[in-house]
Amino acid sequence: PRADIGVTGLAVMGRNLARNFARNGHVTALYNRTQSRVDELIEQFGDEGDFVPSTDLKSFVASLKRPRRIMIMVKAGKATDAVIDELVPLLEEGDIVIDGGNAHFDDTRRREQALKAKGLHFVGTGVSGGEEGALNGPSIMPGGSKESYEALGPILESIAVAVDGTPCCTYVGPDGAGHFVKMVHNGIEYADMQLIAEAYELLRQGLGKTPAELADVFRTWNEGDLESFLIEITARVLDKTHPGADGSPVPLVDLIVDAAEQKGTGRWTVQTALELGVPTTGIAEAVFARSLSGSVDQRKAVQAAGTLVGPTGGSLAGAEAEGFVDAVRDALYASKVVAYAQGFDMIQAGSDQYGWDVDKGAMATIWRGGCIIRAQFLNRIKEAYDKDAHLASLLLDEYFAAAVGNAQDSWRRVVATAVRLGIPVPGFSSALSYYDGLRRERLGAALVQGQRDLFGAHTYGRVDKPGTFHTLWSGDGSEERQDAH
Ligand code: 2AM
Repeated sequence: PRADIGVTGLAVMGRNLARNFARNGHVTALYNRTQSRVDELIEQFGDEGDFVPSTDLKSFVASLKRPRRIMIMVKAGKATDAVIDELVPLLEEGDIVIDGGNAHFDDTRRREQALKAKGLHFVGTGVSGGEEGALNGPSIMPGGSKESYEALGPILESIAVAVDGTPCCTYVGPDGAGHFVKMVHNGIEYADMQLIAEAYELLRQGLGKTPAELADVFRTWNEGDLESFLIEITARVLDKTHPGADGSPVPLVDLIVDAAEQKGTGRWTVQTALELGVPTTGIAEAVFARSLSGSVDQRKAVQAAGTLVGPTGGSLAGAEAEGFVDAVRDALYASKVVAYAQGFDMIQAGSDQYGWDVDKGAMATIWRGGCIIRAQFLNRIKEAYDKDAHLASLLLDEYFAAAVGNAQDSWRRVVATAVRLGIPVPGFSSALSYYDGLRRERLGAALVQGQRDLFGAHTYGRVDKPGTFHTLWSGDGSEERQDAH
């Protein structure tokens, strides 16, 4: 046996990862249920590196050096279990099975346990960057045992993209940690995209700017603190035209149906956030905004009825418009900081819940390249956690505190303006509410506690003394201490 790593499941992602391994000097074993995918890969790209193709799973396994490293690249879900079940009887103690699909971290935890019981390593890994990243350098987030990382890490690091000489791949933590972090990455991606869309819509509707003009705005923003892949592609999308019905060029963004779709990782993030009790409002608003946009029939019915009225006066003029572009930029940046702060809180909560000991600064480091949320900004996050790994919130870091502090007047202006114009900004406004919520001493929660105690005897704590208390609401109105003392 001479192969360093094997890839099974050779659709686009698997094929590109296999080519990436081979291009980086790793002897790469290939297997796919349908033989033609193996043949095509060899035919088209066989000269890119040293491939060892197999026609059956047994010889595929036999072609690998031990401990065997086998990457499964099939559609997340039942197919992953089916392939694992076929593979496991052919493996020997210490072999490493890697799932590079977008699995739910609960599934990864279950699979890791099952394989560990058989003396095998199971590595659930996030792979971000799409087809292009898989081929030329993704961001890789591997979970599993530390021992498996010793055997696998160097190979993964060699195919990951590098930023400032550091590969965008590092050990994340045990069992489901890698897929959990990838899930949160995708959730943050949802939030980031929603905020950019809100900025676009505000400038388009509020200032009446054209998509081409806004492409310039985003290109300018891409030269400052907002510099990121998502801002860059926003400018490209806004610049794009296609012939409309009469053949003349129309901005593509005006030809695309205004209903956002989703594949589910954003939803997973929010479901998990709810279970962990972490307020990831930015991600939640982004997922719900996509749902609302996708409620096409309902939107059409409401628009057709014309009964839900909005404010009069739909755009800004004169002094109101003055500096609005810059204000939106500041609001976008501040909201983005909040969304990331929440995402990193969620990583911490998952890490605490499952005992993963995830290094948040290291996650920011491996997200700087390869993945969709790659951005300059992530250097700042890394620096913040380098300075203080136990930061209570990213918003407390000196740089970020100053950034949101300097932005807050613009942020409030933008949210107030959007409200006045009747333009929905769920991302901007909930991020601002979160910021104010974190900052203020009292939030009205004391009243909620009072209500809960009145209707359900749920008790409350007091600011002036320790203990748990209940007021005898339907009795004599006196207060009882409830905890043992
Ligand atoms: P196929 O080419 O034989 O369809 C993406 O669908 C990749 O996952 C493809 O390479 C596909 O193989 C593979 N795949 C999907 N379900 C599978 C299964 N149950 N067993 C093996 N491979 C599977």
